[in-house]
Amino acid sequence: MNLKKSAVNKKAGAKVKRSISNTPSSFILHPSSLVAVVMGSKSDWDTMRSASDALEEFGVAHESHVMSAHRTPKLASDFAANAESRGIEVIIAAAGGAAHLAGVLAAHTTLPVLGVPMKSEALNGLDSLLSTVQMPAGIPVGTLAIGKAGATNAALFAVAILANSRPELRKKLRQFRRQQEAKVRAAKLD
Ligand code: RP5
Repeated sequence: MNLKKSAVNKKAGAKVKRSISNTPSSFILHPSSLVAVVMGSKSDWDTMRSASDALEEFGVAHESHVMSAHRTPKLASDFAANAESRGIEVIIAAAGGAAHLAGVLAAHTTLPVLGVPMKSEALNGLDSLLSTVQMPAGIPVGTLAIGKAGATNAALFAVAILANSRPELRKKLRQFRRQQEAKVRAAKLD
């Protein structure tokens, strides 16, 4: 991605924030984030960095946190319950194995929650995929592909949601699609 950068934030012209933290108090420090990237473990960051990078490319203010549905259940539920009042519009949640982070966050908010299944050691991410995608009716989690492709697409999906009410973001999304197409059309095989 190689987009012309300009901040997409609640306050026009405000500096785009990219915040990375795993401390419980961190989320009160970033009042302008539109997207929260949440992951169950620091070990997920290598994958989820792709989501943060893509949001950065689009100039979307966001924050990244480690919190777990089973290791820090109160932190996770409090975070989700407070996200909307903090101005967050989309939550991206990544977890591996049978961890249910995305579903738990979705249970505590009506904001759109996009789940990214992490590639696990035991089952290559099939466990993560099923535990994220198979939400019973009533509490939806929009589930993306396993691993880095899913992380990037979750960010692009978040951008598409935000673009519904932000014409400048829609313009960038169209520009990105055009660049993608141009690259494929220009591809030359040795
Ligand atoms: C999940 O367990 C995390 O999302 C991670 O993908 C997986 C393994 O976590 P660690 O044991 O590496 O901390 O909760």
